[in-house]
Amino acid sequence: MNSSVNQGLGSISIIPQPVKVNRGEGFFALNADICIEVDSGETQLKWVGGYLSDCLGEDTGLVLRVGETSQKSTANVIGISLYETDSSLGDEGYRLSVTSDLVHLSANHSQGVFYGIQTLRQLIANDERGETQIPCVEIWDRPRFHWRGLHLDCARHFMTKEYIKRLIDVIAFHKLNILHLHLTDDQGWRIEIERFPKLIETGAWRGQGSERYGGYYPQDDLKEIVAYAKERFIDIVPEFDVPGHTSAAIASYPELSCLGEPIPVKTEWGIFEDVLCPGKEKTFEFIEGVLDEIIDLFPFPFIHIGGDESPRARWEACPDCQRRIRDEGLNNEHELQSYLIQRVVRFLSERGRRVIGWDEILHGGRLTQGMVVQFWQGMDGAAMVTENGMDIIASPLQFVYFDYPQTEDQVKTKPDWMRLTTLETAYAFNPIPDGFSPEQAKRVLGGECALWTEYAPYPHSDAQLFPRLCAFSETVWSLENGRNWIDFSQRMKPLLAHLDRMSVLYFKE
Ligand code: TNX
Repeated sequence: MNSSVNQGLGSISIIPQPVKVNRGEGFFALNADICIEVDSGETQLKWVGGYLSDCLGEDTGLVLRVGETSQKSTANVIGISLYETDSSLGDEGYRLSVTSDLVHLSANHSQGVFYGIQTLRQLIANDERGETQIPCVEIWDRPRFHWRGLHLDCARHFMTKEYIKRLIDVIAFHKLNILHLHLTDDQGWRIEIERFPKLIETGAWRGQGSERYGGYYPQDDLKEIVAYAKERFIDIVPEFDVPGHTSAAIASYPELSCLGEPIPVKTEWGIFEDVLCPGKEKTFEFIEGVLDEIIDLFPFPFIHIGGDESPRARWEACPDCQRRIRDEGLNNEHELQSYLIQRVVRFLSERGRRVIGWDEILHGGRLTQGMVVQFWQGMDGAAMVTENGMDIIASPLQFVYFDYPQTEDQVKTKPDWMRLTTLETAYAFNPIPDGFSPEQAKRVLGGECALWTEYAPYPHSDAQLFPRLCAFSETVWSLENGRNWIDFSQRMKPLLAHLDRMSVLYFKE
């Protein structure tokens, strides 16, 4: 029997905490005679049935048959069905019922069933004779937010396709549904763009000779990642960061900058002055060419265009930028940033996409309807943005920047601008800022935790992410009044066994 199965017999310990849990009497015995019955030939649901069997195989060592039934069995079955007509469950909710005879998982959509499976996995326990059991229980559950994301910087340090797929499995286990990939930055360009081949020939690598370091995702790998994530009900948000954080692009195509001079892909961290030149049309041809291919690769309607930390010094001295400012009647370089962002937003909107940008896209004063603002420097400004009818995603660095140190000891080893962010700090996150009206709260799509990787190449990435991501999952899934730190800490213990089984190298005190 797999030793990582929850040993806390009978106790109900689930992360993220479900909305309603009613413990019944007794147990359902899970053994090799049990059959998984899928009550529909629908392809996605059939896949989910097979996925449940695979998960139970990995979690317990048991190999369960998957069958389709027209006639519902009354015993020895884990039944999966979509006949639930409970509109209060929405698209992502599920109902899980365990009696001593039967396990039944139902939802309006396969996605709900998928989340019910994650809950079921956490209920499984061994009794003192080593037999695998599931406590009798009734669970009714649905998420608080639709946007439950992880932002992963795979630009500062390249993360392999295999690592990303493993991460997808782990975040799906926590019922997250968004993986935001930061694919371009000063220290590396990670996405193959056929129209601009130098981006991966030059931009994907930094350093010289034996120090040369980097990597990129061929388009086929990205398609594979997107499909793998989609099966697990995770959408990928690609980020192409403009106009700043673009040294790797400029190293590949120097004509995109104001000076037009060659620069290296950066080997150090920071905010750099060479950024894309909005004075030149060539820059827009580049951005649009890259976005055309991004649109083809990533079907999710949202695309992230960064917009953060872009210095204006080069623009101030650039004749092309100054001409653009005059021709467009702009007042200054901040409005020039707005001009660039608005052109990109228009391009993407015309192609049916919604644009997300970091909170600096608000600089320059022009708000573009339909845009989503991702707040990272705190939530200041979020009230104004939501009042203007724009949607937001909450990623305030005070709570969800998991590149930050998690203990006092680690604080000493990290750059001094990084704040202490303990597991408890992460757990205290609330995507809805204090003082928001119910109307404003509706504009909060949800939250994303962020792993920037300057100081977190694999396997440190695992130790930075976990267990804080477990706490984060509860802040975006569970009801606000259903959360309790002490209770969460208790529930963390059995969850760690699951992380061990998934080979997650989480941080241990
Ligand atoms: C700020 S958050 C950045 C990143 C850094 C991160 C380090 C944001 C939009 N920009 O470029 O990696 O801080 O914590």
